[in-house]
Amino acid sequence: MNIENFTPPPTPPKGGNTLESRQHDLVLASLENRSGTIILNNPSRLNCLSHRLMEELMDALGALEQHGASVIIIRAAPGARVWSAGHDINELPAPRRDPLSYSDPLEMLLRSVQDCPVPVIAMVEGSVWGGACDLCCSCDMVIASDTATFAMTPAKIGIPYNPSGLMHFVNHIGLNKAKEMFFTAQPVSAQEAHNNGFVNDIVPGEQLESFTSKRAGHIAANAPLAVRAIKAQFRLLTRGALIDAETAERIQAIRRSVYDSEDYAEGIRAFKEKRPPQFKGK
Ligand code: YXS
Repeated sequence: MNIENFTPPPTPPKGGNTLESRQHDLVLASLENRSGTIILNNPSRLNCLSHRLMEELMDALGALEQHGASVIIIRAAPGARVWSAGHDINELPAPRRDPLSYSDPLEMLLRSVQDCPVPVIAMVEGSVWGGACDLCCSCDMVIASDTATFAMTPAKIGIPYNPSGLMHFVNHIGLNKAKEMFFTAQPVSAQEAHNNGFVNDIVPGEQLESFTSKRAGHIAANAPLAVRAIKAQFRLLTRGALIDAETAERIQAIRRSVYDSEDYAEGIRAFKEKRPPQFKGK
């Protein structure tokens, strides 16, 4: 039964292409009782979202779903101080090239989570930065330890962000709180993130894994076809308001004026030189 944007749970491939054969090193994937887990496994680089880590993460999502996962948890290693430091700044393009265009790895990763046929849970301990916050936003729920923090930092670096990303936050936490996160670029506490709807549950760190596993078990115990159909409907119903062609072009012109700017280059240069940026507004 193949309805557009909806596929029934696959029968796991027999032998041959096992999950283990798909193991990577920047993420570790495992499957138990139809609950998949993906561990971000590059702590020396603060799990920053390099193109390679993002490709491995997308591959692991697909592999787990193909091997029968009914729910997938994305997490860092136990005790992580930084869940993910966001997009690898060293891989951001030079000025005059859109840093967050539709076909860039971060945007493809965010869509792969939103389009994953089964629910994806972000299990968060430590601090979350930039594009990694959008990764959490793209998951179907966020379960965070009481010491987790979330910071949206494009304005701190000189990046204009992008329309679909902005709407992820507006849809999750409302316009004013989304503006506060983006304009201030300051970390938001787990409690504040729970108050504004970004986080589903706050759990003491030592209970985070068992709490998340229990939530995943509740999902995995339900009818997989129904869960998949409900997720597919949520995805289609929350794609946001239509905008006319001229508005889309105007948005792109506004964004281009930023990623063409000297400030964009200065923001990245300052980060690499470990100094505060000197923005000139041009
Ligand atoms: O000096 P080494 O070689 O040891 O490297 C340092 C940092 O340069 C590196 N690192 C990163 N490298 C690439 N991309 C990153 N996002 C990134 N973050 C960190 O990791 C090594 C240890 O970092 P350090 O010394 O700063 O550690 P810390 O414990 O003092 O501070 C941890 C953080 C996470 C508070 C700090 O590293 C930080 O503020 N990182 C940047 C967080 C951020 O703004 N991420 C957004 C990236 S841009 C993005 O996601 C989107 C494009 S957008 O901006 O649009 O949302």
